[in-house]
Amino acid sequence: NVGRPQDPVEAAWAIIMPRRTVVEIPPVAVASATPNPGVAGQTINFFGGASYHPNPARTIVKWEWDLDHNGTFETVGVTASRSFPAVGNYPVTLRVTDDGNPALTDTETITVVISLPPVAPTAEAGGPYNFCTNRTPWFLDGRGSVNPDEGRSEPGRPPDTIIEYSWDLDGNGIFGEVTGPTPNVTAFFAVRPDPYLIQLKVTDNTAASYPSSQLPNLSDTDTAQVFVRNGTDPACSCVTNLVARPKPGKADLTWTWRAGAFSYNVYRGTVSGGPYVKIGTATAPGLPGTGVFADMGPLTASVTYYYVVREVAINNDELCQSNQASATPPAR
Ligand SMILES: [Ca+2]
Ligand SMILES: [Ca+2]
Ligand SMILES: [Ca+2]
Repeated sequence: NVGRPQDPVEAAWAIIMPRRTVVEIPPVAVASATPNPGVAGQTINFFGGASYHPNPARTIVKWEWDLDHNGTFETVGVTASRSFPAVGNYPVTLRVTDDGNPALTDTETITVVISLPPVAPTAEAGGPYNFCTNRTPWFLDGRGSVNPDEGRSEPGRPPDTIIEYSWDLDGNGIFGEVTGPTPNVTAFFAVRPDPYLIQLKVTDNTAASYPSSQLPNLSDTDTAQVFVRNGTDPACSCVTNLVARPKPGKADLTWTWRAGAFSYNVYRGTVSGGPYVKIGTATAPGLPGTGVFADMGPLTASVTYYYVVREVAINNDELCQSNQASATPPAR
């Protein structure tokens, strides 16, 4: 419209247009359920910790769930759980809220499927994994995988169970580099210092336990990230002073609680270097600046137990692993 008198409507529009439009990016809600599918009456666990914020200056500060699909978010937390009484499809919605002003939200709705057996297992690949070059060996952990109809079968048939854990470590879609629920992968990743996406495939024995279904063995896959970190990386040196003090039947753990740390998961094993089993979580320092955890066992006298603690972020990601401490409880 050069050379023309400006249209009055256009002129008014130019005045009310903001000079600069700031578009705030909302967070992204990511919800999952384990197991899904499930069976009636079984506890279904919900996880919102994979939600993320595309804006690095913002963070998610609230996770809320509408577990009964009535439009109100009655359950607060990164994790939630409930069971469903009958076969059917049940929508469950996660809402995440960030720390912006005004706060921005996002929701994701997933559908939980409650079925009659036979039901496929749900794979849980664990992670994200932080493998530190100063702390070996390194294990993957698929023990969170669930077979909803575990132990069930048609009359006279073998009970259904997970018969194979198979891992694809190099991202080529071909499984079997390592097998089993907690494979040692130190040798594989020691020569691959890059972030990796790995996959776990779990398979049950439906063909034998439910032959009249004419289904094959049922499988599921899940993905996890692997980071190989130099020993000098902050993720590899968070706790270096974990100490375990044995007592008859138990052990007391202490370590330096990093200022600002959200919580620590506590792990125990009976083989030096692992794999370990999670035995609890410390959500606050037991003493000023000190993490304290009492492993009440009961622990067996003269057996050596090995411990590590892992710092955990608010979204449940484990950030790092401590030094290993050990304790050999005496007889009473
Ligand atoms: Ca609700
Ligand atoms: Ca099954
Ligand atoms: Ca492969």
